[in-house]
Amino acid sequence: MSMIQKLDDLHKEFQGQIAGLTNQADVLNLKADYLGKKGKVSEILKSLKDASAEERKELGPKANTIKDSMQEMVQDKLTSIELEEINQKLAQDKIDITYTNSVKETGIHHGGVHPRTLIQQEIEDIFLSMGFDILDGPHIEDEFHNFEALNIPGDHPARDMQDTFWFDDPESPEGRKHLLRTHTSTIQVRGMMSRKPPFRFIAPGTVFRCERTDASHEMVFNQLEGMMVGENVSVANLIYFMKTILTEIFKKEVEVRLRPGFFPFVEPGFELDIKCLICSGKGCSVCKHTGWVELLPCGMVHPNVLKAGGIDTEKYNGFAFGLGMDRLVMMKYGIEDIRHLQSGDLRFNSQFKTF
Ligand code: FA5
Repeated sequence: MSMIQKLDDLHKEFQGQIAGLTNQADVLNLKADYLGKKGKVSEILKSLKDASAEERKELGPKANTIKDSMQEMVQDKLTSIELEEINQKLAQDKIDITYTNSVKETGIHHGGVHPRTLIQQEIEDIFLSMGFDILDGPHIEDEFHNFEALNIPGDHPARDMQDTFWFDDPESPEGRKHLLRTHTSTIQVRGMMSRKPPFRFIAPGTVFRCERTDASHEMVFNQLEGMMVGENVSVANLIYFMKTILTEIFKKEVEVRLRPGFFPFVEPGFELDIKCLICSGKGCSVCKHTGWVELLPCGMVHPNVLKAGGIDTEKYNGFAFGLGMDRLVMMKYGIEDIRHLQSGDLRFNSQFKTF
C-alpha cells in the first residue's frame, strides 16, 4: 500500500473515532495517538526517507493537509463538547429571576431600600437635571472646614449651636482640632476651594451632634447641602430651587413658611419650615406642638465665606441651603419618630421599596 493511501486510511479512521467521543479527555488522548510525537501519523512520516523522490514531493503537502484537518476536527469536537456541557448545566440549574417568595412562605424577611436612600436618589436626579454636581466630603473634619471657613471663629458663640464630638488626638499640622462634622456645610468649603465659579452642587451626607434624642432629633442624622455661586445669584433663585425640591418630592401642595434665621455663614439667612404632616399642624411630638417642622435653612452666602473659599466677591455671590434629610423623609412617609430610621429593623425598611 502506498504511503499516501496509508495516510488517507488514517484520516478516515481518525474521523470515525473522534465522531463517537463525548468527553474532552478522550479527544485529547486520541489526538496524542495520531498527532503526538510517537503518534500514527508521525510514524508514517518517519518512513518518508524510504519513499521515492516523486512520492516525497506529493507526500509532504498531503501529510500537512491531513494533519491540519485532524487538528481542526479536534478543535471542533472540544468546542462542541464544551457547549454541550454548558447546555446541560443550564438545563439543570433553572433560575427564575422573576421569582419572589413571601415572608409567609420562607420565614425570611427581605430587606428593602431605605426610605432616605429613595428620597436622596430622587433629589439627586432632580438636581443633576438642573446642572448640579454631586459632591462628597469626609466625616472627620477639622475646625477650619467645620467652623472657621464658615465665618465661625474659635471664640464665636455660634459654635455652641451645634454640640460637637471632638477628638482628643493631636491637632492638625496647622494647630486645628479634629471633630466629627456637625453639618454638611463643610462641603461648601471643600467645593469652593476645588472649583472656579460659576458652579452649583449638592452634597448629601451624615452628620454628628452630641444631642439628646427625641422624636425629631438624632445624634447621627443626615443633611443635604446645596450651593450655587455665580454672577447675580439672587434670593429669587434660592426660593425657586427650594420650591422645586418640595414640589418634586411631595408631588402635592405643602404649606411652608419662610422666616429670618441666623447662621454666621449666610446673610440674609432664612429658616424654611414645613407644616407638620404628621399632625397636620395640630401639634405633636415631632413638631414639638408648634405645628411646624424646621426643614430647610438657607440663605445668601456670607462674603467672608466666599473669600475663605477663594472666590472673588466683587464678581460673584451665591446661595446655600442645608436640608434636613431625615425630617423630610418623616414628612413624606408620615414617620412619627426619627429613631425608626436608624433602627435597622427590616420590618420598617420592607414597608418601602423591597427587592
Ligand atoms: C445647619 O446645619 C446649617 N449648616 C444649614 C445651612 C446650610 C444653613 C446652608 C444655611 C445655609 P441646622 O443646625 O438648623 O443648620 O440643621 C439643618 C437641618 O438639619 C435642620 O433644619 C433639621 O431639619 C436638621 N437637623 C438639625 N439637627 C437635627 C437633629 N439632631 N436630628 C435630625 N435632624 C436635625
